[in-house]
Formats: sequence, structure tokens, C-alpha cells
Amino acid sequence: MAEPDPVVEAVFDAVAATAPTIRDALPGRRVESGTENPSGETVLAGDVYADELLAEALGAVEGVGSFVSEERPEAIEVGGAVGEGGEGAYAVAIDPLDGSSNLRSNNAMGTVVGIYDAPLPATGRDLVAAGYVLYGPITTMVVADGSGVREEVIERGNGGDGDADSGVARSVVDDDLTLPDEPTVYGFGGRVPDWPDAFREYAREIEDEFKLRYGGAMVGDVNQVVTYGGVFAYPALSDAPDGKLRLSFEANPIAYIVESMGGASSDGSKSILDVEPDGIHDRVPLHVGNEELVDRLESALDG
Ligand code: AHM
Ligand code: MG
Repeated sequence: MAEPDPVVEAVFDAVAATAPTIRDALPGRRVESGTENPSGETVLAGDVYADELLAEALGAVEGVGSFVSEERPEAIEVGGAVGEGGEGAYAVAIDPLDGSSNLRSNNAMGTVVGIYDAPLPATGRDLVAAGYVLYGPITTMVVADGSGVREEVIERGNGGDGDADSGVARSVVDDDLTLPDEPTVYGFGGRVPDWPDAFREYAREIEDEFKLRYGGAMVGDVNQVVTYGGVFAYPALSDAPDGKLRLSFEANPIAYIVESMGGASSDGSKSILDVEPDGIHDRVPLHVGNEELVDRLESALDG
């Protein structure tokens, strides 16, 4: 097995170290910040807080040359770059608080991280690792680093196998996550009347076979699929043909993780990882899950 990449490890150390702080900061940050992000969405105080904390933590990682998030118009060059001008360094793209509209209703949210070995925007094939933190009843982090996929529980204090200096304990609870081969759940975003006809027909079949699990935060909904097997989608919509989710910050990292677990991803006709971006805030229809279910989706949309 390949040696762990120290820069990748350091990025996930930094993400894990910030997670309890972000979690603790949320109760007082459920209100709107008064600004919109580059996708035209209302930004909450929690989004701003998580973005600034992660920018600081990830910008300090040696070997990270640039940082960009869903909340920022463009990438920023950060210190600690390897080599002059940042060549040899990684570009880190994050969704600081995925599903933050769930702050109001107190439901699951997450943080999504993609580590690219190319200037952004790049394709998912340029990812060297990806992961997400899930703020559920417990805080977990799922990491795909090219050698496999693991799930960790993150807590404050010592007692796990984490970095004692950060005051964060990390315990690996599964070091070989793979998609269950008998899927049972599905979750699809958007309104049924706005879905393409072929997707609506596919959804009708899926509804008869599996249980609905949809909570309005991609990380939480994908984690249902990761845990039980199934399919998650935020498809094309009649007034938004590229769907809602962003390629660089959401779709690519999630596709990389699910494909690393033995599953599949699709924009409707090909792997998400093969989608060529035009801009950093591009959106893409996202479908991920067990290969057989994603294959059926592609056949349905093709027909
Ligand atoms: P966000 O990152 O700005 O919170 O937006 C993305 C979220 C995803 O987590 C989720 O899948 C989707 O938006 C939910 O959208 P909807 O409210 O239309 O179901
Ligand atoms: Mg998001």
C-alpha cells in the first residue's frame, strides 16, 4: 500500500481540529449574515464563521498552495506553498458548511473537502484525496485518500488516536468503508415537477424498491447511502439544467469518495470525475451510489 501523503494527512488533521470548534460556534450563528455567495445564495453567520476558520487552518498547512470555497469568488494563494509560485502544492476546495439551511431547523450539516493536484478549476481526476465531516448527533469524518476510505469519530479532548496538541481525539471506527452491496435507501433533491421526465420515471421505480432518506444536506444524505447502500441525486431541474450542487466543492469530492468505496457517480451520462469545468462555481447534476443503480439511471436518461 502507498505511503500516506503527509500534506493530505496534514489537511485532514486541520479539518478534524476545527470540527469541534465549528460545532460549538453554531448555536449563535443561525442568522443571516446579510450577504450572498457567488452562487447567489443567502449566507448565514455559520457559513462565514466556518469558511474563515477553515481558510486560516488550511492556509497554514505546508504544501497547500491555494484555497477556495463555495463562499469565495476565487481562489486565494496561501502561505506554505511548496516551491516558488506554488508549483508542487495542492489546491484545496471546500464547502465550509454544506446544508447550512438546516441550521434553522437543527438538522444535519457537513463540511466537504477536495484536495486537487492541479490549479482550479480542475476535473475530479485531479483529486488526490477528498473527505467530509458530518455534524450529526456525533461528529464523524469520512476520508478517501487514494488508498481506501475510512470513517473516524471526532471528539474534543484526548483518548483517541489523534493529535493531542490539537485537543481533538480521532478514533478510526471503520478503516475499510465499502458500499453495502444490498442497497436499501434513496434521496433525491429538488421538486418532482421540475425533474426531467426520464428522471421522474426512474424515481418512480426507485421509490417502489427503497426507503426514502432525505434531510436536505448532501453530506447527511450521502452518508445514508454510504452506510446502507442506495442512491443519492440532485438532478437537473427544468429551470436549472445543471442542478444545484457545485462541481468543485460538492460533486467532485463526493463522487471521488463514493467511487473509492466501489460505487459510481454520474452527471447523467458519464462519471462526475470526467466533467470538464469552465469555472470554479460551475454546477452539475449529481447522481451517486451503488453502481447498478447509477447504471440504471444513465440508461433511463439515455432513452
Ligand atoms: P449549501 O451548501 O449552500 O448548503 O447548499 C447545498 C445543499 C445540499 O447540501 C443539499 O443536497 C441541497 O442543498 C438541498 O437543497 P434543497 O433545499 O433544494 O433540497
Ligand atoms: Mg453544499
